[in-house]
Amino acid sequence: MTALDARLSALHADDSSQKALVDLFTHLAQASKDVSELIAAGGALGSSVGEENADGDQQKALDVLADDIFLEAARQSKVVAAYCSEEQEDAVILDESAPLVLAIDPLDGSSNIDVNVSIGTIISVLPNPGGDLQASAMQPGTHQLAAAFMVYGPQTTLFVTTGSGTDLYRLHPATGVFMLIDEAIEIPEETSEYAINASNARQWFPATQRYVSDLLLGVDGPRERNFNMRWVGSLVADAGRIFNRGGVFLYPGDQRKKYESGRLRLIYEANPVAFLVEQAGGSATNGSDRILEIQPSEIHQRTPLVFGSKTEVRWLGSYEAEARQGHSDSPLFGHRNLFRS
Ligand code: AFP
Repeated sequence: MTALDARLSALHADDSSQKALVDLFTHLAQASKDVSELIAAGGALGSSVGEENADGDQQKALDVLADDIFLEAARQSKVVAAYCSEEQEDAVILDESAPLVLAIDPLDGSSNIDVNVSIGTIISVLPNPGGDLQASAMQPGTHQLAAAFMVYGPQTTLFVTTGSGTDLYRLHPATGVFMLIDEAIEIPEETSEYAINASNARQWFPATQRYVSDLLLGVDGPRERNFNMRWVGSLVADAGRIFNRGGVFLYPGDQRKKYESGRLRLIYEANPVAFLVEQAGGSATNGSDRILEIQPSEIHQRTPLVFGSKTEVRWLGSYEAEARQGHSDSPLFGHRNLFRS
């Protein structure tokens, strides 16, 4: 079994420019252990601190604590020029000459803290583009040098890629070392499991409604087989399951105010997940376009997000294409939609 730091060093031993990544992940791994211990200790970490973050979401005590811990880790690594966090309105400038930019959701899934459901940290590492560092994170996801997410659950796990496949590590509770448990993960191309918050069905746009309606029709519908549904309400928990056994995750745009582009953030949620998923042979789109090719225009911008087993991401894309062409009488749309007559 190989430890994370040994793997990172071996991967980049011959490439000094990549050494910065090794230094950064060494500090981030320690920070994630500290957050994991805070969560395990419990306490009023899920209580609101009476402030809102850039998203307008209520900040929980652990949101703020996790942000402080990861910001300090970035500072101590001495390789981060700018720290761009869901919990901070603007980028925190650390060292303009440093080679990396860190975009992060320090604690995703905060509404699950008090009910002991898995939550996590999502990380995107970009090159320092120079110029105005307040805009440094606004690079397309294809520019990412690395991406990772941690899941603080029954086990603390770490999914990470530096562009040569996605690997899975588990924190060994006794030694405090992240041990490699699955190398070069492959997400199954086919799946019968989908994840979506079905309570929003009446708000979905037609393509999503038709796609999910056909999944629900099962063997009696155009897909001619039955599907199962999971929804944790924690992106990292749903993503971890999909890396493990396949599946498709959808957080589409819908007709609610502020949800036209969905709920999830492009730069520090969708992009890192998309990089990790593609490196594991899956797909990640906004319903029709590849997530990694979207040019950000605002640090906290949202995007619809569909990712996982390649075949199902492609199926949804066909429904989106039919909707755009207005062919509601096509074989896909020829039947009555469960959500709308
Ligand atoms: P919180 O951080 O507010 O709990 O949101 C979690 C999340 O960003 C993501 O982890 C979930 O997949 C998604 O929101 C759940 O959203 P709904 O509560 O609308 O289902």
